[in-house]
Amino acid sequence: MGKTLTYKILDKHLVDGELTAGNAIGIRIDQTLTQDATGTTAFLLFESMGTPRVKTDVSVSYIDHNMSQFGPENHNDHLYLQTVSTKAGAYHSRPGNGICHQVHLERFGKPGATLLGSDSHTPTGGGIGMLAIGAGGMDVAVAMGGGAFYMTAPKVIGVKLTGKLNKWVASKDVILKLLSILTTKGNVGCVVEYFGQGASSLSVPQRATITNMGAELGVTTSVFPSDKRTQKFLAAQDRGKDYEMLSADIDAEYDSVIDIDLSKVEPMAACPSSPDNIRPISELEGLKIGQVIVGSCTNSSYTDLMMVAEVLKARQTDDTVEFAIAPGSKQVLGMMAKNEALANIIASGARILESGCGPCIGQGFSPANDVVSLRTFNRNFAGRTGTTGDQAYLVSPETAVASAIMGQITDPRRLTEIMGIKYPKTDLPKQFAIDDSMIVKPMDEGKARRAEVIRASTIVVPESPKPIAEHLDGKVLIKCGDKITTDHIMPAGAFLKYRSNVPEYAKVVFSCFTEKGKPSFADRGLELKAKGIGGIIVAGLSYGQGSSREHAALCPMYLGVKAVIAKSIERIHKANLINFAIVPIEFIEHRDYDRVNQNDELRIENLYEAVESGNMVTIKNVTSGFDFQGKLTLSVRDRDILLADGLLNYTKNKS
Ligand code: MIC
Ligand code: SF4
Repeated sequence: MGKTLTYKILDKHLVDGELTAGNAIGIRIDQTLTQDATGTTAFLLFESMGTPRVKTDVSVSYIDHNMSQFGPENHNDHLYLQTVSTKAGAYHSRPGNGICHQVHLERFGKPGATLLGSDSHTPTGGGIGMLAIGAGGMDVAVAMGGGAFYMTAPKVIGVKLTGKLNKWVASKDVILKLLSILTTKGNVGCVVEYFGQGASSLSVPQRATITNMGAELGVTTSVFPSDKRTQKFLAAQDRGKDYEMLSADIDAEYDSVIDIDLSKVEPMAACPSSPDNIRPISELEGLKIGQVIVGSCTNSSYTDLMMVAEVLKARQTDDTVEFAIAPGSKQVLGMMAKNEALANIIASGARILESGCGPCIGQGFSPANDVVSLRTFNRNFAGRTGTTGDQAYLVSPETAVASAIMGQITDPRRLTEIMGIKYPKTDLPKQFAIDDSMIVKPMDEGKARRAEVIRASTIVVPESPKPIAEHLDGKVLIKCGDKITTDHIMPAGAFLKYRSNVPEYAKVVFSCFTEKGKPSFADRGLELKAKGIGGIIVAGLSYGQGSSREHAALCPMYLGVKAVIAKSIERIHKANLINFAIVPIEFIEHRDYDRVNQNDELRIENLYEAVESGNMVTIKNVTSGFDFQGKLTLSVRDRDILLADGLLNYTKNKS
């Protein structure tokens, strides 16, 4: 039986375990990326590991999330990251150089390599044929130190693409279509692999949009073959030598196959407030909008923005709409400035935001109350725009620009009929403008030994996890429903600047659920912690969806949380819980979830022993007097990490 591309790359990188779906395996990591919002903890943990230099082929530290700089915190982080990363032998991409995933694709991504990034959209690299996986900062710190990355050998979902996209239909619509089929839950432990003649028709940036938003499916990663299109992209980035042709064997067997005929895909939107709440644009047409933005790591490539610029040539956006662009990188912005595309966009009434995450993570451009906002982003979780009760729709750049002109949601295919606008052909340039002057190179070892790391007082080394209790006497601090995202657990936006200060950031854990006049989750957690009672989080399906932010484990740990009992837990978040010695437990009978309430006192018998043996646990609901069973789905290594009081200790003990 032939091999999938996923298994070919895994096979080449396997260092531990047997490569059969469902098994725990360890793989060698060639490249890592960190961004500033997760990078400070990643580098603080890397420093505590005592490894002076990174051991990967390439490690890059990016600044792209925290660039608003209200107060000193953001700049303090920038200085820390620049000094610590280059001293450790990593590259450092300075603020203004662009969004990590876009820049990594342009300047570092390599077909067939493995990339581990402390950001859930790291799979963007799958667009160039690499196996690119998102993880918590602690896992990335271990990989920087030369340690393997542990994961479950995946099931591979093959997506066979046939046909060709019609005019005004974008690759964003393809991933939205796939989200309507697979949804955001139930895909843990899978990789999506694209193949077929339709895949060959897509450019690298189009593929990267698809693999980027594959993160919303909850899969481990997504990957495209590396072919002539990849070669063309790499050559245009002056990196032809990084090209390698890669694809699945012709007789590769997938665990399941989904067929998508690109010529049948139509413009789509993810409606509020989940990336899988998909409807065709034709059903939403006419809905009044007040805001449109083209940007984020999903859709801010040169070709995306050139298309927008062409459509806007000598045209104004509707005066009821605030329209903005945030080009994905300095390369994109610089090229558009030179070829006058930027002038067209400025003349249309657009606001030009800097090359970074910005509004995608609630850093500005929040919509007014009750205003519909159209975004080319990948997430529209409630409140992520920075506005409570927001109405954010995720769309393609084509739909965004058409709607910005019309002041209402508009099927871009109708622009030709309404305004005579022809679909602009936006090919890859033969040569991108290469300027790596904002990428600081790793220091040589001699210089590094003498170099100082700048660490201001706003950067606080996180507290270490405490040992697992023999029996856990705890209390349910919160009971939440299905699809709780890490944005619910740890809001970003205005609080993002506290990422390097856990005691400060922990104050807003679950703040979206705090009722007016009632004590916050943080207050209740700290009160229990002081009494030596363990905090417990109870949740429904797919707990911890979304981002890789390990603060969603680290801050609850700081507040005394010892266990999460949920119907199911998402991959990255589960690993983060384990890394910080919070025990992830799943309900065996989902109906038991209904019998547990907030403030119930729970006793988890023989917790330590259960972690040791990987057995089930009996949980006594002391408040309402009944017992139920929970299961611990843990690999041997997961158990060892929990028993060593977290991954940092485990790594130190091993070295
Ligand atoms: C996101 O898109 O939610 C983020 C912000 O990029 C996160 C990382 C973070 O929280 O710092 C992610 O996707 O992992
Ligand atoms: Fe940045 Fe948004 Fe991409 Fe996250 S999803 S990396 S916040 S642009």
